[in-house]
Amino acid sequence: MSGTVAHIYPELQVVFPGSEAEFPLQFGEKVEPSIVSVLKLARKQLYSSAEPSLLAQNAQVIVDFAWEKLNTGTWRDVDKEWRRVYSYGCLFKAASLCWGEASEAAGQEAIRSCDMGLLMGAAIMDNILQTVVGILHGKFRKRCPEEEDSNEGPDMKRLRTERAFAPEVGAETAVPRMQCPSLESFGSLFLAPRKPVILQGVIDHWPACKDHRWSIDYLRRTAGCRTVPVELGSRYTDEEWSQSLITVNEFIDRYITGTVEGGPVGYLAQHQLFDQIPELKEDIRIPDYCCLGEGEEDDITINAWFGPAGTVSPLHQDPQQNFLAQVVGRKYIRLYSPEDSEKLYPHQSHLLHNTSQVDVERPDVDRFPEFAKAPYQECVLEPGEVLFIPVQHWHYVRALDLSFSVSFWWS
Ligand SMILES: O=C(O)CCC(=O)C(=O)O
Repeated sequence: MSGTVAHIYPELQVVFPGSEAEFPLQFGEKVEPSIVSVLKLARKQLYSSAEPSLLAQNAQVIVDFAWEKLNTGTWRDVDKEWRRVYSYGCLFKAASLCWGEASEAAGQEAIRSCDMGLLMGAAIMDNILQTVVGILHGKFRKRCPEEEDSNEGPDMKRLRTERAFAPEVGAETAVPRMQCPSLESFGSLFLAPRKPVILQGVIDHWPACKDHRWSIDYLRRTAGCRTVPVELGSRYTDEEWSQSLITVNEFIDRYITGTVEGGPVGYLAQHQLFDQIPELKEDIRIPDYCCLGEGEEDDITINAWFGPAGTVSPLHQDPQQNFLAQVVGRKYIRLYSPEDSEKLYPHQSHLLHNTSQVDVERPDVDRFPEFAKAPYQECVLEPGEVLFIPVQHWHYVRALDLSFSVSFWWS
């Protein structure tokens, strides 16, 4: 398979501007002239019949130089111009890899380069990286090496039997359920008084729940070769918690199908997934109830939460209303009102002030004596259900099965 080649370059050329003169390269003064010269040289090489290895070399210089800038100081302070430079480097690199007859490995590396640009860079040339990665993915998708090796038989058998312990939910603490309430009812009964509710029957029409039913196999096919950020570690409050950039296939192999009890935990929890992989965004719909908010639809943040049974999001609160839609598997969720924040012992540090120090299902009663006095609601969120988490409501989440949820943060 590694010897397979694809003549993909002509398809990429169609999306590049027709000539070198039309290819934009404008940067603010923060970007040193020496790197602008390398960018111009790379552009020239893109349009000449020069050796692709020269373009590859210059692309790597640009990528490495911009990477240094991206990793100096805090992310917030990184100048956007350097993120644009990085995107150009990734674009040139992808082009050099696809020159002539592109091998399977080169195709995969080109996809990774585009993804790195999409994740760490800033949009350039009408988001050309998104277009390029779409073309590359269409060509190389069926030949993702991990995908070919993947055999859902034994994996799925093990996954199906792996169901974590679900706490019993009593009638007095249960979050109420409602079948498709009208906008008015939802607004007056739950949104205005800020009361949690589980909505049923509102995502049944999503392709993710029907024709494009999300499964390991579907995710491998749709996004397997794509590089995405994942969280590693049981929970983000742990010391050893970290983040990594790996392909969806690697994530599935290591943390979903390869998970052994008590083994390493990985969580694909991020807000960029649906922008990065539009095919997955087409499988979901923004709930109609979001129109009751004051914000625009474009302001809604859509997050993906994909991980094995046992993934935990510690008790925390967010500054927006939330619809947490459960597409695959079940989740145990505990909710506390913001009025009881003091009994929840938020961390002192600015970074974690919205996160409780208490391990909800195994609280240290000596350190956190007030915690037991805080009233709560709870539920086991089933596939096809949507939990409304009112703004600032504290929520603790543990996946009971292999799980894929989508949350919508809206105001
Ligand atoms: O599902 C999870 O693990 C966490 C969800 C969450 O915290 C959110 O949507 O804000």
